[in-house]
Amino acid sequence: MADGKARYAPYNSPAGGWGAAAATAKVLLEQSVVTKGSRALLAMNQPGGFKCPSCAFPDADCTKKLEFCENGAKALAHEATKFRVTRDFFAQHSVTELNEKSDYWLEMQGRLTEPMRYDAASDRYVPIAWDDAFATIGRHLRALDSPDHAEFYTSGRTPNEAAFLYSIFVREFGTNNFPDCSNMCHEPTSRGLPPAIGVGKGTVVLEDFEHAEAIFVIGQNTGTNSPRMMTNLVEARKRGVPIVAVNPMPERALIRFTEPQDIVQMATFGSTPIASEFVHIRIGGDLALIKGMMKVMFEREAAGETILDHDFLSEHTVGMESIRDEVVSLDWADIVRVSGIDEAQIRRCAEIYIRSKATIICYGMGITQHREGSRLVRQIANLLLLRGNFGKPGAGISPIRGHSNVQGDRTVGIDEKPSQAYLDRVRDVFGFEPPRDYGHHTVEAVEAMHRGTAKVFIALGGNFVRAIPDTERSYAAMRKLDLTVAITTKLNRGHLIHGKEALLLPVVARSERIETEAGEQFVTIEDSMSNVTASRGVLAPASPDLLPEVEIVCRMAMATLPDSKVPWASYIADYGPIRDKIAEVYPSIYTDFSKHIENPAGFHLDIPPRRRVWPTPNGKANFLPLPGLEVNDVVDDPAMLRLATVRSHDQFNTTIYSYNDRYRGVYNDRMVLFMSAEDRAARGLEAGARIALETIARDGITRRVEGLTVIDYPMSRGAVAGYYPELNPLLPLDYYDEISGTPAAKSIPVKVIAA
Ligand SMILES: Nc1nc2c(c(=O)[nH]1)N[C@H]1C(S)=C(S)[C@@H](COP(=O)(O)OP(=O)(O)OC[C@H]3O[C@@H](n4cnc5c(=O)[nH]c(N)nc54)[C@H](O)[C@@H]3O)O[C@H]1N2
Ligand SMILES: Nc1nc2c(c(=O)[nH]1)N[C@H]1C(S)=C(S)[C@@H](COP(=O)(O)OP(=O)(O)OC[C@H]3O[C@@H](n4cnc5c(=O)[nH]c(N)nc54)[C@H](O)[C@@H]3O)O[C@H]1N2
Ligand SMILES: [Mo]
Repeated sequence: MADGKARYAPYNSPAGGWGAAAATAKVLLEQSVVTKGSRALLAMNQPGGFKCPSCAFPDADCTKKLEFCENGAKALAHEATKFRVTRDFFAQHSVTELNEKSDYWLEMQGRLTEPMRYDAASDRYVPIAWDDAFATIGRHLRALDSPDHAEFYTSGRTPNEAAFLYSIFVREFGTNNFPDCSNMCHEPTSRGLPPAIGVGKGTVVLEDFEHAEAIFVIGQNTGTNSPRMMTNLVEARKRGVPIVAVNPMPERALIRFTEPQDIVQMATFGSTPIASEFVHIRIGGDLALIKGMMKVMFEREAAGETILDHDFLSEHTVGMESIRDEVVSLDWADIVRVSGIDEAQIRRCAEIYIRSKATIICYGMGITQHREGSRLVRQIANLLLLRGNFGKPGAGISPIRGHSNVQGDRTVGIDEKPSQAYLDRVRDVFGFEPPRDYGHHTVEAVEAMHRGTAKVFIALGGNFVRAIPDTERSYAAMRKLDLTVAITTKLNRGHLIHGKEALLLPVVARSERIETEAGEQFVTIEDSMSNVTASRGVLAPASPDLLPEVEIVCRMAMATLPDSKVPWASYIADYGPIRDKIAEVYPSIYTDFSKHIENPAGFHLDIPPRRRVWPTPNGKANFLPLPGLEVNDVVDDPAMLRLATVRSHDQFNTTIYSYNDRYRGVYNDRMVLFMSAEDRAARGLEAGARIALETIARDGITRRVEGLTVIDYPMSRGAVAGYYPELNPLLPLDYYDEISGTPAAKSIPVKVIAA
């Protein structure tokens, strides 16, 4: 629980500004790293320095600008923290005791310092030598009846070099079981877009924001989760570019923002209005909005105006007609009901889109985490295709990714559904035959644990048990495993909900120097806009007993695969040859990797749709359908509310920095439920009422979270929101998008149970 008294007070100031500056100072102080942290901040996203460990938004021309980002500073301060978790700490606290502590408390204990193994007799973690830890992993993996009985998780902070070697190790071992954080995140982008435009990535680069004539930000809380993007939005607004924000929550930074970079604004307490059009959408109403906009376009086209880009459509696309026929047949009354947006505002949105000769559509978890996440992403592509908004300056689709290298990890092989062509390259480059069947994504991995077929779970980063749905049942699933391995920086719940045997393997973090026998090494990451850059830590490692992630992967492989075809030992000291192998496996995008990475600004991986080249089977951009207006199952229960599980301003995924959520006016509490006063009153509840929430599920299992305080908040009707991961117990494991496997964490059907 939080120390202070819970307090709720609407926040009416602009986001950013002095509040952000103060929050940065506060977190450096809390972690006792004012001098060290401030110095490290100067090297973050600078040539010769390291990449911010927080989000995946690219940094602007890093040679010119010292960017300020409150949440980047928090991520760094928590990584650079003065606090340490030592063997004495574990001697003092049993795992049962630690499990009584909050996620916040666990995080605040600091950095792990040496490898540990779980000792069942004393219910404690005790020290283990690195060699013995690797031998334990090798012994378990070699003893499995099938390589498919192990699950190899990756979280997106892992750099390219470690992720690439991990993907090779696991494939040589013999499985494609690669559950990863992307499976819960932008997988609908990675799986939804390739059949449409040929790539599962965004087509926009940072410079496009300077040429855009309209920007849509759909289902993404920019000021909190990709604060550096606020600079681009502010600049666009100052040029008079309309910005349309679509969200069931009027997120503060999307309404008004003060640039901490802007000295005049800071000094005068000035700010910039961001959204020229705020679209207060119902949860899951985005499909109806998009179709409403298309309907306006098709109707005006039919009335004789030229709205569509006909040359582009005929030269580059297939399938527009069937989309048009469906859209024009839709009723405005249904569109308005499902979106919650009146026809006049949908027409204004369409008008903004039609007037703009170059439009960018950005989107986040508010789009992907629905039952039809993948096909919804395709509708965004459809909307863009209609006006040729691909392959020209200032236009394109821009998924805003989460973890700093989540996109890169996929590019270099963390993929449970690898293509046959890629597997052929792996075979040719490394000389072993990789497995050809698809492996498990995150949900399938948990299902395998439930069945008892999964025996070993290895996590390269992350906090799997807190990130996945159905907390209670997922904990039970994890506890059935024979061995769990966490390759990690800081203590988290995933270390305490473990298998019969368990290992904690602490690593050198992003901001820290990697020194090997061959000297100082750097790693590389790929941001949300496909720029690959080098990252060189500047701080001394938190402890002398940490190992770099690359070495851990190599030594797991050596302990598991004595007859390996891969020269694992040779990759431990020098990371250059790893990049040469990446270049061999991905010759079309990573040509001359080692040479290009010397450029301080990095380099851009080719995205063919930027050249109007479509790597789809038919060589065209395809309009792909999602009939109707619903992106989630319709629940026939008048008590039903749609719950979005979201991030506060003071957390990074499962890492809780504090119990405050400044921009939403919540202090010292995370057990809150944001609800409109109308929906509250309709349920006969007082503001501030204590309630429980229960999932309306199909499987007869009761999923309930107690002790939530209802806060009056300008939510769209029928929509409620609360925090991830506290509300994950409400998300059924089988409630996901079929195409991507992504849990529908933004649209859980729930009802209020008065306390
Ligand atoms: N500081 C910080 N930065 C982060 C993270 C973090 O936790 N903290 N996490 C990182 C990761 S891994 C990711 S994936 C990203 C996540 O960044 P975001 O994509 O911003 O994720 P969320 O906070 O989960 O919620 C997104 C928004 O979707 C809105 N929303 C909910 N339902 C709907 C809907 O049906 N339609 C629409 N249009 N909107 C909806 C919510 O109100 C919220 O504003 O951020 C990354 N960056
Ligand atoms: N209900 C609900 N569930 C969700 C979401 C949601 O919006 N709602 N969002 C989903 C999304 S978008 C995502 S991406 C996932 C996130 O799932 P994960 O990526 O698994 O979770 P994180 O909280 O980012 O992981 C934090 C842990 O990573 C470790 N770590 C940090 N830095 C490093 C490093 O440099 N190296 C290594 N090896 N380890 C490190 C630390 O131990 C830290 O505790 O959660 C998903 N779950
Ligand atoms: Mo994410």
